[in-house]
Amino acid sequence: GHVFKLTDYKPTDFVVERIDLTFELDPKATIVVSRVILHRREGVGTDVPLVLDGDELTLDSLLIDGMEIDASLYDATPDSLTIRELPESAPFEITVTTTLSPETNTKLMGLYRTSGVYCTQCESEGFRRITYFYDRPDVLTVYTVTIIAAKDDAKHLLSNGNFLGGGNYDEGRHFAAWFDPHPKPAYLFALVGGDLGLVEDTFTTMSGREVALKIYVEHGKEPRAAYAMDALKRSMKWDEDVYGREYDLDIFQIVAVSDFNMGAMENKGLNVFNDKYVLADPETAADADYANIEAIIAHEYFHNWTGNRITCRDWFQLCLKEGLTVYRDHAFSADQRSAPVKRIAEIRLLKAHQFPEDAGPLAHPVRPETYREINNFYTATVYEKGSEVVRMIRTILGVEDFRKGMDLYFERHDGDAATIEDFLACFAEASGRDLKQFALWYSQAGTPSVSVSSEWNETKKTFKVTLEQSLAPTPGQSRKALMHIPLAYGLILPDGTEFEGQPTGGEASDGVFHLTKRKQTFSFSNVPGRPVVSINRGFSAPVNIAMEQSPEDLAHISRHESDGVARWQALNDYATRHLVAASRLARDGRNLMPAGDLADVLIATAKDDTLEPAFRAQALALPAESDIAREIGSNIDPDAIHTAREAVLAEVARAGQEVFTTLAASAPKGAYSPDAAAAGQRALAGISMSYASIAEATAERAKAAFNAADNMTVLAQALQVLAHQFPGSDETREALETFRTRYADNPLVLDKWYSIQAMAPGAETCERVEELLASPVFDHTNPNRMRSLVGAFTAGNPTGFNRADGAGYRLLARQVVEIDGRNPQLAARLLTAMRSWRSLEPGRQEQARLALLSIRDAGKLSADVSDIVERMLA
Ligand code: HT7
Ligand code: ZN
Repeated sequence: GHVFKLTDYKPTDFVVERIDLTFELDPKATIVVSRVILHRREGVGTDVPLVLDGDELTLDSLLIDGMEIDASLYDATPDSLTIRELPESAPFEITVTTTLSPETNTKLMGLYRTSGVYCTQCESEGFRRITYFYDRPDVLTVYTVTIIAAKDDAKHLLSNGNFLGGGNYDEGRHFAAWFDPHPKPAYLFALVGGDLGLVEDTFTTMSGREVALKIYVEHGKEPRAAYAMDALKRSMKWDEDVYGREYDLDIFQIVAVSDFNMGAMENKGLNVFNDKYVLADPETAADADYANIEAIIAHEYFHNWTGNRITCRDWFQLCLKEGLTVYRDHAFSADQRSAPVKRIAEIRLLKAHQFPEDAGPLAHPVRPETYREINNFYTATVYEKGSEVVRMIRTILGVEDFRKGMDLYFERHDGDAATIEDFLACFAEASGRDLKQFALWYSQAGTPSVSVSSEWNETKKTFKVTLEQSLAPTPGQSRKALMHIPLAYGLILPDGTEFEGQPTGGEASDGVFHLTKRKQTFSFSNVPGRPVVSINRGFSAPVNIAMEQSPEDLAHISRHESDGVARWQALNDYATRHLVAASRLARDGRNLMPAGDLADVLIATAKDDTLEPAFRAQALALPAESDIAREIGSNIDPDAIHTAREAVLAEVARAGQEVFTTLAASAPKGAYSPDAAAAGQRALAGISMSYASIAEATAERAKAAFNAADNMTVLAQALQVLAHQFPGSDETREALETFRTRYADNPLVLDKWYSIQAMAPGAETCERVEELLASPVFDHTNPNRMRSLVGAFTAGNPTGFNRADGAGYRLLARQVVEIDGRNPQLAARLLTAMRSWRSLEPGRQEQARLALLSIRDAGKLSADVSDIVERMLA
């Protein structure tokens, strides 16, 4: 396939002035009439034709200025429309008619139907599946949209912008017209038609304008949209308070649909959501679901400024809107909840998803320089590392200059299709700092490593910290330049206080070392006693730290760190180190190491009620098997890791049985509230219940919790302990059956039932997943179902998926090929679960390779899947 290159950017030959779209909705034959006014860009020769994008389109008719033209003057193929001999400079109008079949559009891109609702998904290249157009983000224009439908087929007819008017036609048909005054690229276009339930509210903006807020859901589900509405109002207020950004239309609409390839989509004034991220009530949603809804509602809303008002010049700049908007939604959630607990969750996620991506065959820069299929670049690197890069800009500039830079960006680029260079220039100007070296974070792939060593001189009372950076080669980048790495640090003195003196040897300000050379030594003098370094506090830079730190020093940090995140980091490093050593021993079939010290620290943290419960829950959650595997890095045996981790869990559980038994009963009583404090208490009680059950070695406690649960958080926690710790027990069988029958009519809740089973450790789970896939009630076409079963198994079950005989890999390979025929985007995404296959031990590596080859040789593959499989095998 074609390789797109960042350096090939060129503006279009023609400029679009406006577009008028008319849709006559029909499940099998929707008629789309697109009238576009264009003119030739100055300096473009008259011999240059107009070439528009299409994808699986057929042209019904073409008019120029209302007249038919000779067939020799244009060529229409499924993926392009070329028109020759157009006016030299005067504007002209083209009228393009296409017919679509939303019902049979299984790719969920363009116009499709889900549960009887017409909806569109245009990012990144879905608009070209609707009509021939310049489907690229640097072509901005104003849209007028008229939708016509049978009233009983589509009662609500929605599009972007403000409502112009509507009315009835004969034969039970009606129409609605919308106008969006804000010029936008085609990927932000949206249309929805259907008979939906509606939840309404209003928001008064900072300048006093009243905005109508509407959330559309399936009939009967209206009460489950209340939390999403509340999150929306808080998001609107937050963007005003923190960035001075006001909403800019009379109406803001959200539609929840059940078939959706991603989480949600920020179409101008008409967000479309995966219903999983809208619907919640205590009986059907767990605490984590509420937190996700809050974050995603905020994320899509924040795109109104970072993404929509200022969009991307081309798809290489995707992180310009995504990294920045993730950064903004993180800050929002931190303000709404506990900031340190939120940051800990972010660090966990970054390490679990982005670090492995950066260390494997799919590694790419935050701003990629080439792609074959842009859909494969909606990645943890673009989103999460992209957000970390923005966070580093704030760390380097300080809060005030960062805000000045953002203000300048909004002011200077409103209405633009911008680039990363534009963005960085605003911060450089606002702060007077040179960000040239820093910009490498956008162009160099891979996670930098920083090795840290220190030297204490007792007689001179000096302390030296030496930092050295390195960055391993990644696909297509064999040589790397030195980066600017901002490392927040603290020097913790023997008495637990912090040393405040400034070092020499390099730039260091406000507790941040600026590592800009390969190796730098920062020297402190007049230090009263040997300090312990706490480095990369709060994860100020997304790097791997290599430092020989004794368990005593780590314990010193975890006791005295003033910063909660750094405290957790020390604890987590300590636990990781222990688990890695234990896994290595298990791999060699040797005796397991006693976890005495680690158990003591964890138990002390568990019962320290000066700490917030959510923090204690995070501390008690040992590094996952995948975290241990990543740390080991090569020749991985997932079974040995599992054995070692289970042994440590059991030892901690037995040592702290009393504490865990008490805490297991500490969940808040009374009516459920999704707030962060209550969720934190439930998290601590839940993990304590799990430890207590392990210590008791019976399923009774978890089964009792399951029976008594009056909310989904506790119910799902209990079911997970049963299924993962006591597989095959009568209690587990009973609970699984109860859950299945109770929620048989609620697909989003059943997704939890699938995931919990798919993540049950052990080789047998593979057969269970096959069995569930074969069930006649399992809907293979719904992305949420597939992710909850196949995605949970492949990404969340290291021992089951990496079964030594390769059955897990073969299961995934078969599913990928099957799904690829319907929904390439989903297939490609599921396949990325194999991205770390080369770090496995040789036997599993060979099985994984064979499975990848079976996909490659399966015949007709989509561009999405063949791109991934080829990069993984390269
Ligand atoms: N900007 C949105 C991306 C998205 C998407 C991309 C490809 C295919 C389907 C999609 N649905 C949504 C989501 C976001 O980051 O806000
Ligand atoms: Zn986004």
